[in-house]
Amino acid sequence: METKTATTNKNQSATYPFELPPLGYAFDALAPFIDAETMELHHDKHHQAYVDKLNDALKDQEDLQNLTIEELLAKVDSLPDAIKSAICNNGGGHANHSMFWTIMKKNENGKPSGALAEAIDRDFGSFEDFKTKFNDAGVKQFGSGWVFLIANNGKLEIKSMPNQDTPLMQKVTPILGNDVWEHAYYVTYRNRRPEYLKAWWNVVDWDKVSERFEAVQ
Ligand code: MN3
Repeated sequence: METKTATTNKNQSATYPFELPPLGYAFDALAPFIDAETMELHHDKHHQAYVDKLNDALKDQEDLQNLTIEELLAKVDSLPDAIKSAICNNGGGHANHSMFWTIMKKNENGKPSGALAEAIDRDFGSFEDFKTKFNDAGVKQFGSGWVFLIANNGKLEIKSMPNQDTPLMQKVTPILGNDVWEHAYYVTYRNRRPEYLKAWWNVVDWDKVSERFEAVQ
């Protein structure tokens, strides 16, 4: 199976391991909570840029090109200095956004159910308390970053991280995460991040989040 070697011009070294995943729904599917302009820019421009820069950082790294994004991020500490920050920022950006699109859907006052709901009640007191603590972590994240829900030895925890850092860098798969970069909310909410954080609960796809929760049990 040497087709690739035979047809690849080494000087161009044109291997692009990562691709922008399709959004999977219309840009206006989450409106009015997240507006269509934000979704189009966020997916087609911001996420695409992370993918392009990630591929660019990997273009001369043949030993890294066959890794999944999870495998790549899990070894970020041992990567060469020349590409480490590019992989952190853009690999993290690719992983975070790839998750983000799939855990959103207008939920009409939906809430978690089943084992996930029980775990949230057990570890945060109630769903309302969980949302309050999560929103608070989002407000307090200085500058750009994300807030995640993770399981740590079976216990649910809220973890905020700067820039495009992700729990995947510690080999932990996030159960859900919200993007608190200004590009995620500025068109509708301007500088009012707390308002965006509160509104975002209207677009969490709890069935998808439950699937992610079950997968890390
Ligand atoms: Mn973003």
